[in-house]
Amino acid sequence: MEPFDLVIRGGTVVTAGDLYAADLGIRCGRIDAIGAELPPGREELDARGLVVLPGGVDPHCHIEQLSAAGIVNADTFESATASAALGGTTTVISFVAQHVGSSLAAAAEDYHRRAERGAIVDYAFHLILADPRPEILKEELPPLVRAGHASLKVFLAYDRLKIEDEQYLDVLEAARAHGLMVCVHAENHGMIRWMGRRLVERGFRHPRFHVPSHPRIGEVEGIHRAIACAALLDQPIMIFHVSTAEGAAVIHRARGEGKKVWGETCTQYLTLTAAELDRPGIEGAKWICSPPLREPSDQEALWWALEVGTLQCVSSDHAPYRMDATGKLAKGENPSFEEIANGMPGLELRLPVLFDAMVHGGRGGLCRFVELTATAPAKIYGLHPKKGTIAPGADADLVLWDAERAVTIADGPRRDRAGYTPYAGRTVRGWPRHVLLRGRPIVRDGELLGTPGQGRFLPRSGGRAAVPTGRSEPEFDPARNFGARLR
Ligand code: DUC
Ligand code: ZN
Ligand code: ZN
Repeated sequence: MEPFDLVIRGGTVVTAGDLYAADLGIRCGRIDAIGAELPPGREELDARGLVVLPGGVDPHCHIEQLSAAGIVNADTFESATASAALGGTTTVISFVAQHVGSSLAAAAEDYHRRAERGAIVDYAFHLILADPRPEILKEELPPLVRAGHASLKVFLAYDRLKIEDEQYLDVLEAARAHGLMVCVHAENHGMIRWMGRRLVERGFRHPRFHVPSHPRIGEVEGIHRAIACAALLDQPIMIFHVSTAEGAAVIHRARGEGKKVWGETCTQYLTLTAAELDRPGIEGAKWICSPPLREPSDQEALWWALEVGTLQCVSSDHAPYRMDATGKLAKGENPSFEEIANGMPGLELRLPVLFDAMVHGGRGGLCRFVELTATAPAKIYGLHPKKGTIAPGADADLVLWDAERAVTIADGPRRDRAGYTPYAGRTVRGWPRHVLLRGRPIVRDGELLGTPGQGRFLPRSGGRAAVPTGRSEPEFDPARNFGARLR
């Protein structure tokens, strides 16, 4: 037998279900063997004292995306995926953003071209439908599904993005026909606009007023409506970026009733609060995202919702805008909160911040960390078992992680192009040392080795996603629920 291309020796292997000492033998970019004292490989990587994790799967990040307001976010595929790699994330799902009046197919071609050129890690896309007119759903969507796109995103709020209920039902119907997942930005548009207008009229322009301009009940209403419409068509949906205790409760109840709804929250809703926005001057703009940061009590509820399986994954919702005229300050030096681009960077620090909270902070431990940040998103979006786990046959996307290394996150620019991080000043314990993509090192000793164009598109087939329902419940049966009954 030919020697392994690479043996990772002496580490502690961690999956969503297990933790054990083992060597990993890698051939042709895949995990070929897991065992004690594997024979020598052509190359060897010493993992003694390290934990070996599947590379992170970030299922929600905005990369090189043109917003509906006409601002391109600060990252290219190269800079965003460099930051992903440095943080231990080896798969990203970003967006193809269709705009009103434009073609979805043309947008897909454009994003493919840019990702192919720049990506350092592997990638897939959610297709944003801002204008789901009949020819888009009937003529443009089917070839995109055949080309390997398996998830859509719609907005129930925001000018030039939001779709009405009737359009949403059209999207759900199309998704059902093709076996796609539909991800939903679920907030009440009218409440946000109405509250925003009144606050600004009364002179409340500071970034901190972004928070009351997005009423909690607006998230509840949006999630409730998103689920009700999906239930009408028996179509699976994913509620993106849940921020409130009440929002999570709506999902909890719906899942208890057997509705096909899944939920995501993000690093920032678990580890930052609305207090961050309350800073002198315009500084708080760095923490403006939608939905907004909430309260410590919401954090408790979200951790609980993750624990019991009401929410299944934690993404970054990476949406970087610089604190200058290209980004957050595009409307001038002293904008009202309504004029500030929404979003914050988070691709690189998602895993270190969550590792610290979950493993050292007692919020679920190592296996659960792997499940929420890699395995569950890979399953939900049809990337598993190629991605999101350590098993024979899986891609050798691996992170050799130093569980004890303490890092104080510096203020100032990181590898992405936002120019700041919302986590500056915090000390986290646990940091990636080496990162492999399909068996090749893309980070060694914290140094980026990966090159643009190394990342590959991950085609997915609609209707095949094995969707976990949470710890205490049986596995969702894709053949029964996602396929046959929906056709
Ligand atoms: N909210 C989103 O829904 N997307 C991008 C950034 C943000 O804050
Ligand atoms: Zn969103
Ligand atoms: Zn988003």
